[in-house]
Amino acid sequence: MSNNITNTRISTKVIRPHFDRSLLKSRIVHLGFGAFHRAHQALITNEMLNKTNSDWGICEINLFGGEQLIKQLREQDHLYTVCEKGAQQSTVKMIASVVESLHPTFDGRQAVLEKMAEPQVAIVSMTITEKGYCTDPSSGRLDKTNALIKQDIVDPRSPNSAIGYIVEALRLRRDRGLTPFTVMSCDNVQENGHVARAAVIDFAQLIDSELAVWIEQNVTFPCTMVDRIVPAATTETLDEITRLVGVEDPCGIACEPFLQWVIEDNFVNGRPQWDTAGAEFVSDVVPFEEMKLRMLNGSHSFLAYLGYLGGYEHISDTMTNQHYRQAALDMMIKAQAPTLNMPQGTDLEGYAQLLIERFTNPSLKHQTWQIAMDGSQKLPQRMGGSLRFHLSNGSDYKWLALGIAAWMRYVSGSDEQNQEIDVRDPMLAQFKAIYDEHGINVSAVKTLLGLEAVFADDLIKNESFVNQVSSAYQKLISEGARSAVASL
Ligand code: NAI
Ligand code: CS2
Repeated sequence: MSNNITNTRISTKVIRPHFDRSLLKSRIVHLGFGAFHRAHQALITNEMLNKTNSDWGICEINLFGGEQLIKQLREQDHLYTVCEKGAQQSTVKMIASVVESLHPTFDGRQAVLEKMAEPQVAIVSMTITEKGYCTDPSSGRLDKTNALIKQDIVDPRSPNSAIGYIVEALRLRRDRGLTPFTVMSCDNVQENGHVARAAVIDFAQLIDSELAVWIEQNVTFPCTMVDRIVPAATTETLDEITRLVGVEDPCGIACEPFLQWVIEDNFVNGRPQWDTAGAEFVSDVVPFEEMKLRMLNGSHSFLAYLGYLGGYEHISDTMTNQHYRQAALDMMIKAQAPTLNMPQGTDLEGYAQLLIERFTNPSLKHQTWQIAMDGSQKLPQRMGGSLRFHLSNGSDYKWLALGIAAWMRYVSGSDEQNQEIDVRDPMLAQFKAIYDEHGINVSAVKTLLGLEAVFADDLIKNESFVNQVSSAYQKLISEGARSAVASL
């Protein structure tokens, strides 16, 4: 698309931006130019710029991987397209809110740090995946044994982790007498702002206690609830984008039409009027985050493990099986919704029905394998809180028990036809060691439950929980996933 962006070959159906791009400055530095950010924050910023003609541009940074994507983005003047795919029709939008990009691999760490320390930068936002926070998933505190953190403690001026970059950039700003920036997490992490804050301050305390105090007093970390299903790009989606746009766009991304962004209004150095483009600013995001993480992401993980084991490649494929469809709805309504404490008038039934409709969208090829990734980081926040609720209330949580058992079965690395599963998870080595010892046998359950980073002490010691997960696991190995879901 590079030289073609103003090219007449671009389809007239592509919705183009109509703001003055020359006004934009990198006032937002974003860590994590992945699939999601392209179709969410960058797109909402684009729509906001259409309405406000302000100067809130974005500088994109990938700290890990994505080198090629950054190079391609530069080649096309940081313009790219987003294809919103409904069940019946698609809409393509050209995004022009990004003005710059950097990658430490070819620009160097110092260039990244200097960008973050530029005076006009007001917000550093992140979509760095759950593991990017380098925290212990069950406690949400910095994991001091994390390999990246260990390196950054030794040499904090030359960081590797996102947390190390943020702390060093804040140090530079403090020492130069500049205003701090807001740190805004847009990851699927429960209380993502609080987790980001804990990680940053825990790390700062390890290297410079005065800096930790300065950060505590001067930096804000708003929580956000982010929602839009954005599967990883495939050759098929990129070909479709080429057809719709009229020229190739290697940075193009496809997603569902639905979009939601709820943001805690707590910015230390100004913020864009994202509410002009559909975002909501509220004083307390936590209930909305919890609702989304438990109802959407919790059932997503349930469908991902049971779907993969049952031979379904995509979430929409699982929705063609009535048992899976019903189980996902029951998971939302019976296992997750009762655990929530929502503002009056929140329609959780309606929310669940809408989620089932979104999961059914046949145009969206969202792989069960993709969602199954990094389960050790995801399950505590998607299922842990709800499990604790049911255990203390004595209510039924069989959907959660089967979901956890399916994750355990999945991380064995071997599917129901004895084919290898490409398991991606920071705790893979631990899973391998456990399965080397036990094989696919119910005896693996107790050892897996001993992984404290995932389950924490209270769950491990709960006999009812251990028994329910063990019998769900046994059912999975003797009858298979489809039958286990049907008998729910
Ligand atoms: P992706 O795989 O396309 O991109 C991952 C991004 O994370 C890359 O930019 C990479 O550089 C960065 N990253 C990976 N490991 C890192 C680390 N250790 N430290 C710093 N940066 C790291 O994934 P995608 O789809 O963009 O999702 C990213 C995150 O966005 C998810 O983990 C989730 O928390 C959030 N999200 C994703 C949604 C989706 O449907 N894709 C929807 C809602 C939230
Ligand atoms: C998914 C999410 O990959 C996953 O774990 O559950 O990325 C999901 O698609 C989004 O949170 C939807 O907003």
